[in-house]
Formats: sequence, C-alpha cells, structure tokens
Amino acid sequence: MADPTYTPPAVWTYDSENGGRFANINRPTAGAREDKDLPEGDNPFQLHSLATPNGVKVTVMLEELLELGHTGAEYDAYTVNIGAGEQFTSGFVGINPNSKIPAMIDKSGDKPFRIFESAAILIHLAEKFGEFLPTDPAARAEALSWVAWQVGTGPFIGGGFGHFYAYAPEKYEYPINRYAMEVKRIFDVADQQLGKTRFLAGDEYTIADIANYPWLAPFTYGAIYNDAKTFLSIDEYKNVGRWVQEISARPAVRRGRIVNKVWGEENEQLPERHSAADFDGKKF
Ligand SMILES: N[C@@H](CCC(=O)N[C@@H](CS)C(=O)NCC(=O)O)C(=O)O
Repeated sequence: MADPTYTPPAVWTYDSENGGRFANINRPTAGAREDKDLPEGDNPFQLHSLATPNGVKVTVMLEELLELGHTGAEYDAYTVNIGAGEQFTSGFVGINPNSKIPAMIDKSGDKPFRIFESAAILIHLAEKFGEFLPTDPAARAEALSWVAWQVGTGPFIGGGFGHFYAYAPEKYEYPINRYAMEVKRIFDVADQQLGKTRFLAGDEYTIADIANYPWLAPFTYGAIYNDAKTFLSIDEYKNVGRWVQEISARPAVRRGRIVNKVWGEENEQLPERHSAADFDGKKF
C-alpha cells in the first residue's frame, strides 16, 4: 500500500481548508446558517429537493402515483442548490434538521407536517395511497427490507466510493480499494437477487425498486463518478442491467428523473415542477 500514513492527534479539530469538493459547505455542526423561508405552492405536497439519486427516488414515486391517477399526489417541487448551501436556510432546516435533500411537507390534511429522509417519504406515500408496498406481511417485509438495504448501502456508494474515487482532492489507494470492493459486493447482492426475481422484492414493482434504481442505474449508464462503470466492471451485473432497462422505460421514471435537475442539456432540466404541463417541450 503506497499511501502516506497519518497519525491522528489526540483530539480531532475542524479544518475548513481541507480542499475537498464539498469543503465550502461541510462543517461538523448542524443548524441553520441563514434566515430564509421556503417557497410554497398550492399542491398537497411541497418537495424541496435536487435530482441526485436520493432526490430522484421521491420524484419518481410522486410521478408513479400521478401516472396511476392519484391526483392527490400533485406536488410542487423546488430546487435546493446544495452546492450553494441552500440546505442550511432556516426554512429548509425547519423541515429537515439533517440539512439534506429530499425533504417534503404534506399539507393534504388539516395540519401540514414535514417528512425527511427519502425512505421515510417513500413509505409515507406508499401507505397514504396504498400503492407500491404490498399488504401481505411477507411481501411487505421483503419490500421494506430492500428499502432499508438501500438506505444502508447508499452511503458506501456515495459517501465512500464516490467521494474517494471522484471527489477527494487526491486519490488514495486504501479508501478507493475499500469502497470499490464494497460497491461491487452491493451490485453482486442486487444481481443475485434479480437473477431470482423480476423486481427486487419479487414479481411486483415496489418502493424497493424506486429506492434502489436511482443509485444503481447511473452506474450502468456510465453517468456517475467519472469512469466508475469501467473501473467497477459494471457490465458484469447482467441482471441489474436487465432490471435497469425495464424500469428506465417507465414513463413516470423518465419524468421523475428530470424534476429538480439543474445540469445537463437545457431541455432535460426542470428546476421547478408545479403541474404536468411543466414537462411540455422537455426531453425525458
Ligand atoms: N439518508 C438521506 C441521505 C440524503 C443525502 O445524502 N442527500 C444529499 C444529496 S444526495 C445532500 O443533501 N447533501 C447535502 C449536504 O450533505 O450538505 C436520504 O436518503 O434522504
């Protein structure tokens, strides 16, 4: 192992100049840094998010519900520019004390309430509309297990592999090896499961697929972390590839992927979404 070694001091101290890609926003403290309210629309759901994998889970879910005719799932989606620190406004911290997208307000009832953490949002919406989460106890347990699996594995993919392979100021062999191995193991888990079942939790498309798709699919397209698709030999995972192709063809998935997208081609971006008409003229 060629990496230089580091001897940790007795007490860690914060170095704001660590040079990492997110050094300007990451601090070891929580809470609002700026007094600013959130924008608000008239729809039952107010989503404050960004089209990263964690954000796309929720926009796909809402678009899937609308696709099924649940007009009660209409939503206003506003972009939170996490690179500019908008997750630290008083308004956003008020709906997510953890300052991470996605976060949502459900104002469909008498009293609006907040929901943060993408999995909690998916489960809330699935239960509210009675969709994408089976009611049979065994099938429900299987779907929730794969949702929880995603929440547990996501940080190894993003905060671990993605950070050290693509974002860290310098490349270090030890963490890249550690997390490359872990991401390949995660893909193998999904691939073996999808060798047995059409969708992650069985024959039915559920929130297990909606949670996992935005994290696994970009690797198969070569659309995440530079050359990660080649580096991790993602084409080996044939069952994941077959599953990604099937899910990518769903109209709701195609729409959900561009909501709160503020990069790429102009006609593939949708910083705000307030109604179905916002997709007019867009490529998705
Ligand atoms: N466990 C959270 C993770 C959310 C998360 O990590 N969001 C990232 C973007 S994908 C974020 O907002 N980062 C901003 C920051 O760390 O300051 C969830 O599933 O909702």
